[in-house]
Amino acid sequence: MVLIGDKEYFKGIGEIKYEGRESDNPLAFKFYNPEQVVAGKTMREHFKFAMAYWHTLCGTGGDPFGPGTKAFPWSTATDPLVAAKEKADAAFEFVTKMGFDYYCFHDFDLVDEAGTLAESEKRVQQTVAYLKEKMNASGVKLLWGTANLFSNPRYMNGAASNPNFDVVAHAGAQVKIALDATMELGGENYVFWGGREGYMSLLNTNMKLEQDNIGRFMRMARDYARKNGFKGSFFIEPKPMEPSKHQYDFDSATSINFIREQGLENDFKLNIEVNHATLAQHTFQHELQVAADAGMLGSIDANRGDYQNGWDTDQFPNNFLETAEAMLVFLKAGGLQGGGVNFDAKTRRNSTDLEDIFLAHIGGADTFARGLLIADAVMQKSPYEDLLSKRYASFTSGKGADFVNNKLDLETLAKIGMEKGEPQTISGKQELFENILNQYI
Ligand code: XLS
Ligand code: NI
Ligand code: NI
Repeated sequence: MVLIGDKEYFKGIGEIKYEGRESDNPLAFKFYNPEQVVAGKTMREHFKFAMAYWHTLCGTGGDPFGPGTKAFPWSTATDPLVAAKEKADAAFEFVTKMGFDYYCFHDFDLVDEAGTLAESEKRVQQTVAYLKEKMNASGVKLLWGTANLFSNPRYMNGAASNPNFDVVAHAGAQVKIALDATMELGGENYVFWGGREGYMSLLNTNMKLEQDNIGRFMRMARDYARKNGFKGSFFIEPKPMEPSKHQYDFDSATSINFIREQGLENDFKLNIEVNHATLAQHTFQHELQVAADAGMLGSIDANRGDYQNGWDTDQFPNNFLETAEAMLVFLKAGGLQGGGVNFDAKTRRNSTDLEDIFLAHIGGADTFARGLLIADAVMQKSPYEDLLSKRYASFTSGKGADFVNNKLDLETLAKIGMEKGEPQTISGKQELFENILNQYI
């Protein structure tokens, strides 16, 4: 159901429907067919697509070389609460027209931060009350909430990792407000992205204390939320750098170690972002695999980087070959644990039509859908799974099975090695695996 406030912001655009790949309608899905069942679930259930409030409604395209270029017709009012309502109207009009079920926000995406924490809290609460009405009327849900602990200059030296306790406490107040908002709206998860939780120079940094403080901070947030009935997951969103020179949540492996070291493993999982993976010199699928293997594949921030540029360009996904590889990991892991696919992506600075926001999300959803269809076909119809298990067949019986079952010691292993002599040369067949993937596109 399309829900339009007093004012329609995206005029001339109706509900986006699936029309299939033969359709030439740019405002239709070619591959994302929400009700189509793939590997036992509808695409809608697999993905739980979400709109990111910050990019879609707040990001007018400013960059270090120039101001914003996009004249958004919402949040033009000078009263911050009126502006917040306009933004919420635009948000729900967009999400419902896209046929998505979810959105995500930072506290101060919803409404501008005020001069004091108390005033900010009031503003967030009032905006949350309005959002609640819109959610009830539309059925749209909150995938996750988070606090912006990186934009305000007070956080220039970090938030939970700040060397000044007063800043840590301020961040604590903000997280409490954001958690309250998330819980009030029935948010399914809560995210920590460590914007400036890292360092610019190791020379002035006590790394151990900073990391332990982040751990303490997260345990407090968890305990508070659990005490107040929050049943969802907490996610850490790894990123290696930007804005900090080095961020503590560098990549999946680093973040998983942190989660375990800090005793957070029962409550925390990961939110993997494509462009953050590539900034860490990994592929997206690598990051998903590491998270899945630890039982911590929670959620996805969908976007893409640029192969020629080394920063977080947050472009909409459009490479279905890469997405197909990622969807193989996704399907084999049994999907996401509690999370969904949030489009943490923005239209380019020179894409200034409101329609462009729709085109971008349509392309992103289609890229994931197409990737899923390819991955499912590879799993169902091709010899891929077979080839993969054959590659490891030596561990399923005999001494290999004893090894896997921890029944061998080094002496026995060495004896087997001596007896067997030089092992056979066995091809890794990489090109065959690659060809199979291509064949199902
Ligand atoms: C920035 C992050 C951010 C988080 C939410 O690079 O992706 O947008 O997803 O704080
Ligand atoms: Ni990002
Ligand atoms: Ni993100």
